[in-house]
Amino acid sequence: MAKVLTPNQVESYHRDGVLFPLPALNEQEVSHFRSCHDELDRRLGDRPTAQQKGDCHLHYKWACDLATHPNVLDAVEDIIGPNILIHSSTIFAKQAGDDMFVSWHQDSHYWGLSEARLVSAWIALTESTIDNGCLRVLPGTHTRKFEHLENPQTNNILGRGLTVSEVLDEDGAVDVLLKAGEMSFHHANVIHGSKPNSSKRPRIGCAIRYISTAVKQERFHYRVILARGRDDYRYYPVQERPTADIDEGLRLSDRRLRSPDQM
Ligand SMILES: O=C(O)CCC(=O)C(=O)O
Repeated sequence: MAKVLTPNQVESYHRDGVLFPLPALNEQEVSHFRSCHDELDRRLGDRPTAQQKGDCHLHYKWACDLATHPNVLDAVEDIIGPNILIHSSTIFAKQAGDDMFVSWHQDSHYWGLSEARLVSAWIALTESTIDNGCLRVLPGTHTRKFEHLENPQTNNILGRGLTVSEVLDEDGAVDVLLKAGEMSFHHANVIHGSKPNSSKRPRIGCAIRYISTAVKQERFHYRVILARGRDDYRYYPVQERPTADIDEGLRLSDRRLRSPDQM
């Protein structure tokens, strides 16, 4: 029995590997999470990289509150089932006029999952449009694995520059247009990326990846948080939810508190 998604929505997620728009946050929540995010940016210096803001849900209460928002988890549950771990998270922010982009890639390339029961919720803290460099997806590409290479570039948000190396037909690319407070879902295997922000407005999205407790990962994975349900498998080290926002200096100086850069 689905919690919030209709059978058609679940079917189209499995057919296309992407689903949007879905409601997540109300106006007050958008403004709360946006100011928490902007405050973190200020503390980290002017324009922190996505890597500097990696896995905020492990370190900051506000980011964990966002990742465990009931509206988000109800929809996630309809896709991967009731036992849900927060696998990882990344804040993808582009400033106005920013030339930062994201190369075409499949997230699953990083991990070696036993099954693709991992869904990314991309939660918009600003509107996300064609001119400010919204997420773009190639629907249907989640049905097979593509070859990748690493091509780091200073303006690629993906630090290692992970890029599909096969020729792609980009004609079918879908622009994931969202209002602030809406979210999209994308499948662990679907090819996605995004273009620079040519607008005068920032574009900020928090990508939170949720995995079923039943899914094993071939490569080492750091700590996860149990967002909902039970973890009978214990494939990953489980961390308690943060009850406060950790001191930034401590996070950066203590290697144990740092998440490895998988991007
Ligand atoms: O926000 C973007 O532009 C790209 C997002 C992305 O690569 C992801 O959510 O995995």
